[in-house]
Amino acid sequence: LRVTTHPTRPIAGQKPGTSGLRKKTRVFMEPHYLENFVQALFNALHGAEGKTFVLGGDGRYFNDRAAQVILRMAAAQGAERVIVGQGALLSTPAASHLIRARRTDGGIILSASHNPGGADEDFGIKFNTPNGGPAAEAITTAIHAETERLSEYRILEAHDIDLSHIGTHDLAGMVVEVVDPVADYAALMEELFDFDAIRGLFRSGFRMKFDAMHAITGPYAAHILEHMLGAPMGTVVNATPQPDFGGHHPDPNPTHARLLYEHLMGDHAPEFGAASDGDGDRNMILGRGIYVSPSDSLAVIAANAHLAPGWSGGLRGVARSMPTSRAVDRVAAARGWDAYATPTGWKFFGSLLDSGRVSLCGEESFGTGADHVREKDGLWAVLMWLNILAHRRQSVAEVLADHWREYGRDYYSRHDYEGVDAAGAAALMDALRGRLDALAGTVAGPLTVSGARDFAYTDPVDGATATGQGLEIDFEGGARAVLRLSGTGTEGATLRVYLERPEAALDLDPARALEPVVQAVAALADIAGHTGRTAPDVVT
Ligand code: VG1
Ligand code: CO
Repeated sequence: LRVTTHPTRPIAGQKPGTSGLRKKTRVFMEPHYLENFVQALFNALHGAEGKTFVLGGDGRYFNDRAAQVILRMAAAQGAERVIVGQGALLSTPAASHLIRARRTDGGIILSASHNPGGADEDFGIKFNTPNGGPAAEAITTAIHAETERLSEYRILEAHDIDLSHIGTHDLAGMVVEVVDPVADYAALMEELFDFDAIRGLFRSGFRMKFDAMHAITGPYAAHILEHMLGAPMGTVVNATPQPDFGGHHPDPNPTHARLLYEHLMGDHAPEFGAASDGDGDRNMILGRGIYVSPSDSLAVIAANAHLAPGWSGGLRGVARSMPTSRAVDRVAAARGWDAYATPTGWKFFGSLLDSGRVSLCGEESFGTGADHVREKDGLWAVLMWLNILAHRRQSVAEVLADHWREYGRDYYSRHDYEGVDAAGAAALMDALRGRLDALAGTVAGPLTVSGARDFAYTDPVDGATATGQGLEIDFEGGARAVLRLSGTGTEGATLRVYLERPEAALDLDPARALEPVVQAVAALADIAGHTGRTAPDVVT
């Protein structure tokens, strides 16, 4: 077997976004595209010699090919070992766990998460550091800088490794260890949660539906829910991961998991419903007749996490991304915990978790997780809810009602305008940013602005700074709006408008409760004028 050094040239645009590098799959399949990025990654790590990495992905189209290329490149750099999930599969949280549990030098995750998969859809690659978490900005910036100056990449000339069976292979001196993608993760979940109580819940006749959306959580959810916890067979639907996610958008929200949503709102609804995304780090929680907004889910988990053995000693602190509602802050204030607000993206939680400042983190984008790994974790959130329901012996609706009575309620919604013209979206943001400082006191529709800022963040642990993380506008009376552009899309721009309003009345229709905030944003941002859109594409 021979290592070849291929001359190459920098390829523009290999800049990781909110969560790794995401592009159209065909872009990744262009000559040298993947190889350049992987070499830049190894260069940014000052080489791979003697190192051990984890490798796996969500099974989307090109996952298998990319995994073989990465193995050959790792071997060519002299890596000692790569631990690969069988079939080159690993959910993002399971990869995070393996990276930590095996004390590796990091891991490479192949996924574009909730983006659709297929030859004409999206692909992605992400590097996680030895703590198991997404590489911090300093590292992604270094990788991008390497992509702009590299002139060659090294790869081993070799046949494909058979990744379909558990076992080890030798690849020119590098060990390729193929592991069961589910086993270690399932064992971790069994340590963290009261499986006996959850088994008892299912034995008592409690029923749920879990929609794996033809994506990576199928095998994990089937094993844990149906085999370990005794949920009836058929509890997990769409359980076989497919390269194109069955032609769907593996995004667990009421729009893309519509059938599950309607099932839970219907006459024959089970007590509980949940879904996860392409790579298994997101979750949507539903009860019979009720949708739990992700921000509320985070707050409920914060208030009840002590019911799970993994957090029986209580939480140290909590963190949310800035656009996430402040519902979790209320719980933190009541319990005397520190509460942090970070920029969007899980990478900003890493230092807070590593330093022990927080035990629980969450984002409004259906992301919840804790200090057991360094990624958000979809199935973990589902098991946490089951643990809570098993101990409280209440319905989801009752848990939420009790929570709001105790802590108050923040009505919350996110409006996404997808695939809009990038120049128009940038112009909208620029215009609003330019007026931010003068906005206080401005009457905007039915509301009055009390303050506004371009969100910037200084990491309290390592001092790293991030600027331009979203335009945050506060209104008199406590309502808030945030506008930012997505950093995970592959086409045009996606404008996200986050709306929040605390309100004493607990049973309003969220859309009605938020109408004044929608009108205020319309008065301030001229979304229709800049984007030509009069209504959002997705409302969560
Ligand atoms: C989105 C979400 C963000 C999340 C990110 C990655 O980013 O808003 O909260 O961390 O996706 O999630 P953006 O930049 O498009 O708003 V995943 O499950 O796609 O890895
Ligand atoms: Co994801």
